[in-house]
Amino acid sequence: MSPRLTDWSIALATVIAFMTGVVSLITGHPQEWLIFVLHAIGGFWLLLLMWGKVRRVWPRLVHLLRWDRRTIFGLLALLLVMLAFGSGIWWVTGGDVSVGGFNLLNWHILLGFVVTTAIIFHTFVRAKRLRTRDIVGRRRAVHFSALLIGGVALWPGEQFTERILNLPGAKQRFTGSREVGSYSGNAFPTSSWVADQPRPIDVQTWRLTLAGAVTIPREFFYHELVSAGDELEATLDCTSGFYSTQRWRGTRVGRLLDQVELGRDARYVSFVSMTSYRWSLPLEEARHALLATHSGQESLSHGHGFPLRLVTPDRRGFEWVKWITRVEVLTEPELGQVVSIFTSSFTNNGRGD
Ligand SMILES: Nc1nc2c(c(=O)[nH]1)N[C@H]1C(S)=C(S)[C@@H](COP(=O)(O)O)O[C@H]1N2
Ligand SMILES: [Mo]
Repeated sequence: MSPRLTDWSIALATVIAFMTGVVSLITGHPQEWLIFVLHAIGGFWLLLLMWGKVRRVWPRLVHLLRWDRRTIFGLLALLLVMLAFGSGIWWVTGGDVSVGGFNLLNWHILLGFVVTTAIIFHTFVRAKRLRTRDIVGRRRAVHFSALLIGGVALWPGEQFTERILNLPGAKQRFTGSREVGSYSGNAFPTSSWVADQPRPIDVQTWRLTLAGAVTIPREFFYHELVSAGDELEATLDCTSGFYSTQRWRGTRVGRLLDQVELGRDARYVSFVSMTSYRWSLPLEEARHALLATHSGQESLSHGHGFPLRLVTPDRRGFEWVKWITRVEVLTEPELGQVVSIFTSSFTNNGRGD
């Protein structure tokens, strides 16, 4: 391929891998598995393109005397891409190592951000315009398609190898997450999106407030929410790479909403934590979600959100709000929630003061 076509393809593959990567972190519905496949294909394509690029600059690399600052940066970039790719592929095939307290998936995410920033920056500073003669021609088209098809074909290849060799990766969910402590009550990992760690809540004084677009707001006692006894089996799938299925118990959100009169324009239901962390669901979906007080036979531990947490099937773990104190009916989507999950840990309650 022409150097410019290679370089622009690298930029494109990076953008594809980056965007699908970001979306994959917040995707929890099995029907959206294609996002994860596209992410893998983007990565494989990038790898093949890099190989072409390295071959082109190889003569310059082997002559130490011809090195300059750009060579160093180039090598650094190559190393970063390899590490980003390596950590990703190692994770999905079942690699279970932790470096500096972070697992391979965490490193993959971090490196993905760094590589993308570097490549975008490099593209803006140094990219040369793509001319017609860089693209046209049968040989160009053949080479370009071969690399792209290669990238696409490596995905089923990897899946197949995983199964044949029975690698641990074959047991992962479509999100890449691994099972930990299913059906174990509270004996599965606790996790926070940033670092929420409120003080334990006293249910004697705790009340759940149901407010917003309702005619008359209401408060509920802990024991009222327990006694409803609604059950829901669902899988919590955290972006950090574990999942856990439990039989949750508590009160269906629909049952709760039925106790008040909703405003005619009610569209969403927002679940607000005592740390101010919050997330919302469309009204119909929210009705089927559960406000859980129990996991299996055990009442929720503090770490898992006692006294009340949201259980919302096919949504990623970060949406399963813990330590809920307020349910608010909304008439329109609320974008502030996206900020809230990053800032809640810096509030007094979020820090546990
Ligand atoms: N209030 C609050 N709720 C939260 C979080 C948080 O940081 N604060 N983290 C979320 C994330 S990222 C996940 S994966 C799940 C983890 O639930 P667990 O600790 O019960 O495993 O809780 C979610 N609910
Ligand atoms: Mo998470």
